[in-house]
Amino acid sequence: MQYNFGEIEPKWQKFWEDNKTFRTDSTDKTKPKYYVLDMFPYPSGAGLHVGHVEGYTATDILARFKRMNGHNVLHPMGWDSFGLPAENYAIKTGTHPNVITKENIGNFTRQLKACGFSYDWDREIATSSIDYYKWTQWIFTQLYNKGLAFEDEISVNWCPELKTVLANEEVIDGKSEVGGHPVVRKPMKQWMLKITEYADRLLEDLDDLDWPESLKELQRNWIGRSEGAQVSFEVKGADSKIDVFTTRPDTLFGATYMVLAPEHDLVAKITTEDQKADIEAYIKEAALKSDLDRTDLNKNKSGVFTGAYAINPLNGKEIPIWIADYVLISYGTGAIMAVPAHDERDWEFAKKYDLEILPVLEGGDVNEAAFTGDGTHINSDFLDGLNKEDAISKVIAHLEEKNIGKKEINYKLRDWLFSRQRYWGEPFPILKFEDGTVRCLDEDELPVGLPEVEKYEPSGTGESPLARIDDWLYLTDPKTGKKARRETNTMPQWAGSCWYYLRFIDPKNSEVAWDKQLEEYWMPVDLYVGGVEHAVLHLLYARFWHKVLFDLGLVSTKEPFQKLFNQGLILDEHGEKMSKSKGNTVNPDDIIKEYGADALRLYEMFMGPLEKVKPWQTKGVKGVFNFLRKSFTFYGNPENTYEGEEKNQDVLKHLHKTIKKVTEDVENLRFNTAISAMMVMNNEVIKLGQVSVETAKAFTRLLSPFAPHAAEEMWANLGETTSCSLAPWPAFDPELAKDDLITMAIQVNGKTRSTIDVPADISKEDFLAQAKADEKVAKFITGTIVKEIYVPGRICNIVVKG
Ligand code: ANZ
Repeated sequence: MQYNFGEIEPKWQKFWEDNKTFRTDSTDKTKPKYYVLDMFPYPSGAGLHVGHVEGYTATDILARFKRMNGHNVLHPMGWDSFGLPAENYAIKTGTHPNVITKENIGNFTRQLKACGFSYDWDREIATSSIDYYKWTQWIFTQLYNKGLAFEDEISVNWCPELKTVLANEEVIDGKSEVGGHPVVRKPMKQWMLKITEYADRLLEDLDDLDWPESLKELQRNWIGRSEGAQVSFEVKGADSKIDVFTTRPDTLFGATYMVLAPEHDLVAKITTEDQKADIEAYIKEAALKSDLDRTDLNKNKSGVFTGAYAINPLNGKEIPIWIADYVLISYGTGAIMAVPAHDERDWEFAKKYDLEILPVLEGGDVNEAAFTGDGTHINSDFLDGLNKEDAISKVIAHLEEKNIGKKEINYKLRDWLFSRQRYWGEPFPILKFEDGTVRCLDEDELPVGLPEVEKYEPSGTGESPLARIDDWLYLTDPKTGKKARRETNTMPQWAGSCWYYLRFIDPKNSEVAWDKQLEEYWMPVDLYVGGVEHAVLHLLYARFWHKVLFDLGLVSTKEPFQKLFNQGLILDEHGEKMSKSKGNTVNPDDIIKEYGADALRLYEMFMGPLEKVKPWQTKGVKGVFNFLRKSFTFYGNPENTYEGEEKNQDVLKHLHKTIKKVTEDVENLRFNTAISAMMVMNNEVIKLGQVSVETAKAFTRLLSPFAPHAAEEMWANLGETTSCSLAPWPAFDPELAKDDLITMAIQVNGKTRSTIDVPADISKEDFLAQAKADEKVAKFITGTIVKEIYVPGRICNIVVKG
């Protein structure tokens, strides 16, 4: 008997497609639901890579497992199809992004189908299709009407050469990461979303999510909540006040100078004549640097004295006011009180410019380094003798009483810059009138379609290519009769992926974005799997939109993704990151051609724990291929089976143990150990030459979520006429699945006091706990235990003294 995967796989893929085997029936509410979601791909020209296959196989196993366990499963797939690469390709080749996107989607679809993933393809969506982005625009109108979308003049990283705004992460040493072109800070009017209004809830609600702790921590750090105080300083001889945000108001007596961000409003006002030239030169220099560069702890600090002095509100001491680029305009108040004795950045700065370093907490030598620990306060008047925590409460109470400061909470999280000067994205549903007013369109005016353009290049004036299409751009607003110009920015790629999981619930609805009852049935997503690269932005943005929708009564859960799992990166054979430019990627097509999709799926799950980073090894594919071929030719061959129930007790025990192990492992996403359990069973069973049909069918069903094509063929060979993918999951008999017991003697001080029966693979902790609880042993443990000797399966001796 041959394992002819090249024939079997396309045959069953066609069967599933023709029979709509994986169509989800949304009306069947008799079954418990299970919504298992992949992070949908950007359909790039490179096609599917093995990293996609890893996560998608994991969710597919869960989807198939839950179906076989009687769940109504929602397992959809779609395309995150707006974005820059398609647009850049369009610029280069003059092909419309729509055409390229369609082609790429075609190729991705072919590849995903060749992997045998059990998606309900009737639910396919693409964020760039007008039926979809109509509703993305509609959600924007909801945000707008709730006051959460607004235009603001903000300082952005503008690259004149690339003719676009860049994210902070894309600017290095004042140059664009791509091409190394100069980048300048420049104020530009941009659309913003008020995600900061949700900072607290985005933080608090993390606690209830079943997400990796490390990922929650990344989100917490990104949100960056700091508790502290705002304190007001008077400027000497001027009618101005400088507000600072500090997490250490207890160190106020140690503030020996102040620093304003170079962009701070007060700089021009307070700078003295003789310092003006230096200050202006420094401001120009600072404008060339990105925030990331400015706050880099390893970089040399620099600054310039303004010539002005501030007055410490607690003791009236006069301290110099400097500007320095290590203070950012965008955080807190854009100004700080500097305490060089207890802050590293301030210490470095003070050393460089020879400013006073006055310790106000005991501990450490502030001539050598800043002391950032806790200690007793000194040189601090009414705070002397207190520790950090007490001094903070006391000083805040004092500041509040005297009206010179107050308790304050600050967030690192900034409002979300939501506009891009690009073509291939969702147009904003916004009209702008000559008098400067703005109207957000109503639902009945949507969608605003993306017009075809001849040229995709950004205009260079900071406007998107849409600004060149006059007949799209200008109109007489039918609702007000006023002359209007459309907003020419488009939304960022994140927009479409902020709510796609909701559209999957009801993808064809042309009346509403999703049906409320269906939403109530399906949400939240029970399992979401994807790469850790989306740990912050996508997951934070989607959570934000979801919470807004929740507040509007449009969704029924506070959070969209109850359980989340990050698959680990797959590296190349030498442990390096795979990339197209290095030419070390593995194309799933090639592996499928040589070993089949089932072997590819099995291999990727067998490489190691799902969350771990793992190197690819083509040798390993051969290994699992052999396992698969052996399983197929043995269980799938009626000649190796006899009718009826299993008679061999050993085989029966192996089987039930394997069912138990695979069931538990799949539920916990431990696919590598589930597969090895099946391998172990095979090693013991296949050599016997024959098993019952029942045993063969049970094994086939265990294999089915992992290697669904082979399992279907085996199932049919064993005489079944329905799809194995929908067969009930095998149950195990707990008695038969029990671990084998061994008898162990327990000694106290070298004398055997009792014997107990325990599972052969019991852990040391569990064994000792049971041993000490044994009555016959317990009465000899009269003193303290000084030693516990435990050799698994052999000896246990508890040494007691006293
Ligand atoms: C005085 C002080 C003394 C500070 C001390 C720290 C230690 P996080 O925790 O990140 O919120 N800071 C405030 N605004 C800033 C800005 N716009 N740019 C750069 N630094 C700024 O940090 C808050 C602390 O960072 C604040 O507390 C302030 O320095 C500084 F022993 O004030 B601190």
